[in-house]
Amino acid sequence: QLRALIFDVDGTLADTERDGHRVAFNRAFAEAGLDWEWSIDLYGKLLEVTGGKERILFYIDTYQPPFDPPADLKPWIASLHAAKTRHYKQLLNEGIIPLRPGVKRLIEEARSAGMRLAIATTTTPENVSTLLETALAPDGCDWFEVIAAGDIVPQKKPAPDIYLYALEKLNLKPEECLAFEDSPQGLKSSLGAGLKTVITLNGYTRDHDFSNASLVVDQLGEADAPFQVLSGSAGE
Ligand code: XBP
Ligand code: MG
Repeated sequence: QLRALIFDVDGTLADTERDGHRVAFNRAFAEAGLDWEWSIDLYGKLLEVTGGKERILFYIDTYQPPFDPPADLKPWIASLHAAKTRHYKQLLNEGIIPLRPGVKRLIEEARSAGMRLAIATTTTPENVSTLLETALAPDGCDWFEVIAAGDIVPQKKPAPDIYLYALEKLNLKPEECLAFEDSPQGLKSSLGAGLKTVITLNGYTRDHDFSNASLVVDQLGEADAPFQVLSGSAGE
């Protein structure tokens, strides 16, 4: 029996990456006097690495050869990333990033049906609470029994750790839950934790292989714009 829905955040609840996280990274870089500029295309490649701090490190290692990194690289990245979080929250507070179609309706319907709700994400906890408060409801955080986010587990997605953590906190078995994801890294993580997973595609993830998902849709849909099933079956 299905008892809980577990949601990814970035790309699943809202299209936060291109106009949110990416812009916030660029603002933090500019503020730090760095001439790094993550284009929409480049950011698509950088999304391969989950976690903002991990993504900055990957960029330095892979795309930024002329950069002479400071000796204490980790704290340097952490403070650059803290500035990015400040810019990101500011963008959310401006209200420019709405929830994706069908997200609010599904969450409200699940809540009134007595379904338990949880979050399993790579992003920083305060990013999640700001998004839920600004885009879902002022008390949106309280709608979720478990908000598993960021650095609380040692290994970020695609490792299954964050989903395993959420399952443990919910005290449920994977077969009692359904995960919602948008990315190959997220799907690997949820499947690794034994969860059936629904994929909602977005601009950055639509060309990836999601053949292991239970259901792939283009969005969660509204009455005036129903979702399209791309593979899988809703009855499975
Ligand atoms: C989301 C991420 C995050 C965000 C940035 O992945 O990869 O890194 O882009 O968040 P998922 P932070 O949707 O699979 O959880 O900068 O706060 O880490
Ligand atoms: Mg995601």
